[in-house]
Amino acid sequence: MKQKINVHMVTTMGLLIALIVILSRILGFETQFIKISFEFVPKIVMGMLFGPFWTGVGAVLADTIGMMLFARAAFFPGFTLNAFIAGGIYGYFFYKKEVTWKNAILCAFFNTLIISLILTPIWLSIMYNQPLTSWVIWGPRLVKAAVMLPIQSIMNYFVGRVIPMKQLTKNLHFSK
Ligand code: FOL
Repeated sequence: MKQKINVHMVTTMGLLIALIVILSRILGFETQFIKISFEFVPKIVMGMLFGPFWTGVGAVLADTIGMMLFARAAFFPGFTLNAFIAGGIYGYFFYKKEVTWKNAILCAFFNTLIISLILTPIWLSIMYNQPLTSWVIWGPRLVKAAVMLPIQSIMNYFVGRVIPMKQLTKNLHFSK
């Protein structure tokens, strides 16, 4: 059935975008070369409720709004593309799918691989004019990946499991 946008969806989206902004810009840890935060938690919920495309759009809005409100560096559009792709990954693994360990782990794995280990090193290398092999890019990044991949997988699974999907989709009026 074709989804019709209604006011509940828009307000839910707005709340989740606000949570991403707060988690990534206020409660997140950031240096010039690394960013660690729990902004992926609202992205799980967004992915479950709205699917890949709209989660990508929501994450892009969160990135641009977050940069407008709390810019600590110059705006770089590569990170906006990251947001779209990461949102797409959450939507792909969690939209209308049962939350399983396999999906939770694969989702965390593809996010780490595509965003943190492929795209971000390219953006940082362009932004700070560093060679792509630079240790300042890879050192903290590899440590972060090793620490966050298991944490993210576990949280994907448990957050995915506790979200009362039936209840929420009923209130959002897009149950099939
Ligand atoms: N431009 C935009 N559009 N959004 C931003 O958040 C942004 N942030 C910075 C500069 N321009 C921006 C500040 N610098 C990482 C590290 C420093 C940094 C931006 C990103 C970083 O390492 N990020 C994550 C993955 C990227 C993501 O989640 O979007 C990482 O790999 O740890």
